[in-house]
Amino acid sequence: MASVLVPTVCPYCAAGCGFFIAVQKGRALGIEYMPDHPVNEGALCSKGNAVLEILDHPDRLRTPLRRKGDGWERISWDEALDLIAKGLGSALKRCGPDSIGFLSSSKCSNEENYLFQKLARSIGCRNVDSCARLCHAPSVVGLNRTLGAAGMTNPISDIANSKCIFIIGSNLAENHPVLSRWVHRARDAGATVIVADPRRTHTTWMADTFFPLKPGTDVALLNGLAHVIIKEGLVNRSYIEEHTRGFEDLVAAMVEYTPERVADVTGIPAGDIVRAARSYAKSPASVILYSMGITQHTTGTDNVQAIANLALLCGQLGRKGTGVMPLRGQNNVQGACDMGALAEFYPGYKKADDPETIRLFEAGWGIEGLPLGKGFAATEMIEKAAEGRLRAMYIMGEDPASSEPCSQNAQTALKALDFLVVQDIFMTPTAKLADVVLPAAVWAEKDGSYTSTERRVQWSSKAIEPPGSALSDLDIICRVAGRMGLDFSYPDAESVLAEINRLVPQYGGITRERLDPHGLVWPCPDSCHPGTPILHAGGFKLDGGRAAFVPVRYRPPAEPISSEYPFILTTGRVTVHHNAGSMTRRSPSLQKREPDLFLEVNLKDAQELDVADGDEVTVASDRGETVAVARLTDGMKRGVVFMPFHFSRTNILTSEFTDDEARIPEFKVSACKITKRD
Ligand SMILES: Nc1nc2c(c(=O)[nH]1)N[C@H]1C(S)=C(S)[C@@H](COP(=O)(O)OP(=O)(O)OC[C@H]3O[C@@H](n4cnc5c(=O)[nH]c(N)nc54)[C@H](O)[C@@H]3O)O[C@H]1N2
Ligand SMILES: Nc1nc2c(c(=O)[nH]1)N[C@H]1C(S)=C(S)[C@@H](COP(=O)(O)OP(=O)(O)OC[C@H]3O[C@@H](n4cnc5c(=O)[nH]c(N)nc54)[C@H](O)[C@@H]3O)O[C@H]1N2
Ligand code: SF4
Ligand SMILES: [Mo]
Repeated sequence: MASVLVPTVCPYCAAGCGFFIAVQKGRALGIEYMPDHPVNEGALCSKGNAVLEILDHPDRLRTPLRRKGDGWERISWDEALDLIAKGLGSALKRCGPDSIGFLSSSKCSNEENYLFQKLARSIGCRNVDSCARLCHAPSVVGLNRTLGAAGMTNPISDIANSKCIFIIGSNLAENHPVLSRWVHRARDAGATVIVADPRRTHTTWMADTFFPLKPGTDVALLNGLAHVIIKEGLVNRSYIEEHTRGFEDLVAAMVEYTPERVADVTGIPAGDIVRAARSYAKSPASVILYSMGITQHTTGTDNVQAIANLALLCGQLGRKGTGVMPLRGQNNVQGACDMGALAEFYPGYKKADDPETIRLFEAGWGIEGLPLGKGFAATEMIEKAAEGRLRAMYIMGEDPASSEPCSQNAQTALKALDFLVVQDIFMTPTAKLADVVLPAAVWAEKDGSYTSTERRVQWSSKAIEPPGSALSDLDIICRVAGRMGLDFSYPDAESVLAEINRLVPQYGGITRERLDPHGLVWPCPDSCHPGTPILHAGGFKLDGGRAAFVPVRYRPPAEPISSEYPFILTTGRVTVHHNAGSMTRRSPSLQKREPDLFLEVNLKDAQELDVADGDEVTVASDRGETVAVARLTDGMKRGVVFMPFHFSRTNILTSEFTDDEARIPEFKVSACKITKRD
């Protein structure tokens, strides 16, 4: 019997690579490549190639479970739904809607995120958020304020048209591997590549110029570049006059960021800063790519605004090969934000504290009494749970017990809840703290649309059945809503997308029929619109059609090093694992390549600590300690150490300081000490 090829989208990162799952007799037999896909052109990275390994993994959750003593009891869906209605209902009755928190999932589809936030808000609860908080919340705040839209401005393939590529705080060769192919293509055509990162990474191998800056000094570097560009008269005057406001304020604020002063702060030689500024400003098409090295700081929003200032100064926006590219992380984090799984926005970035938004959705949903105002962000939900102000939580496809900073505090907070329901595909550290665990279908087992980092909305089709009695997240949300007395009668994902088409203007024309074969790029307001690959080509959606310069000042990271904690710990990713690791650590071919937690240490620092490659070390911070295997390298800056966060033990160490506005934690700078274990 021949196999059927089902088109799908990779569930790991936001590059949005397409491929086919070959299905025979209801089983996923293998992957077939999709050479005509506009982003990956058939290529997949190691995670994409291994993705089927998790489908019928023995650890998959197969039935709803309830906590019983120290163990678990299998229960029916009916019993599970009763427990949830009772758990959430009693918090609602006793303490009101603000006592419940909903964490939505950037792993789930647009339709699922849309319904999840609709469920939260329909019961009067403002507190709905997602892992975007830990990721690109500063881009949402900073780019909305400066450029009027938070999305990546240009498509991935357009990177090939760039002549100067400035990569800052992104290790895309490991974390968006398929995207880095487009950088190579630009280089082959003569583009200059500049990379700013405290570590030498796979991405820095692509660089013509590498800036090994001190962690958390990006505002100084970016302001230094702006200083040189202004001083040398390299600004794009006509662009500034026609499209921006606030230029004079920026000029005044940049005076003090001389290359010499910036060199002192960042550790980058002044001459290199001058040369990079000239390359970026003079090239006919320059693009800035950035990611977590920029956002995961107490100055995350400032960093993003400093990037926007630079692009506006040189008019490097709105054309081919230019742009500001905040590389999104999870497969559907862009979509989760678009669908309103954010504490400050209803779907379509309608402000939660605007009464007009409430009127719009009350009319659209046929419901009265929707909550006005911002809810608690993901990080605040944990704080409020610890304080006893949050009494119950519903967590779908997130693992805050591993991914939140100072994870032991997060775990204590989750344990303090009266009721916790977790919906996942595996028994994660978060699920282990729940009262009820619900088994969800994973991407290949359900239909739905997903929005990649370039705002491309793609349809992924159901290829196989979920294991046991697992159900799609969409189905589960509808059942929970029904049990809570709401009318969520959506027969399928298509019917939810039809409602999204009506209520989310950017998705107005993104109908199911139009998504084959490779999707559409939002904004796409109506069914005749072709989509909008390049933003800001015709000006900005801000007052008077002008973008805003927002000058920012350099501030050091929140937690300084000290004699007790003399090293800066920065955390991040490796290519074969994904986030808290629930999926990739169960993927044998990936786990084999990177089996345990390691700490990258500079060779000379290691010598002073008397640590050899492969030694076990204890890494301790003010919060706690963990054990890792030392990996010596000359690619780390002295005084800085790196640890991936895929093994659920890294966030024991990380600092809980957050950016005031975006409320993102400073995952990239914590003070720590290292001791060799006997
Ligand atoms: N393989 C893999 N791919 C992934 C993921 C994964 O877990 N594994 N996760 C996905 C998700 S959710 C996300 S958000 C993206 C994240 O993708 P990236 O942002 O590329 O990931 P990180 O490794 O967290 O950090 C990026 C780089 O920032 C650098 N950095 C640290 N501090 C600073 C600083 O102060 N300034 C500058 N300029 N750089 C700094 C780090 O050394 C690192 O090389 O990846 C997505 N793709
Ligand atoms: N120290 C440190 N901590 C960090 C970061 C860092 O760089 N350093 N990065 C932060 C960032 S950028 C992010 S995005 C967060 C990620 O934080 P989380 O989102 O909490 O981490 P994930 O491991 O991606 O969790 C996703 C969960 O969804 C489940 N899942 C997969 N598919 C489905 C599905 O279809 N349905 C359901 N219901 N569940 C599904 C997976 O099994 C997994 O448990 O971590 C943050 N934490
Ligand atoms: S680059 Fe991202 S989307 Fe593409 S195959 Fe790898 S993990 Fe999947
Ligand atoms: Mo992320």
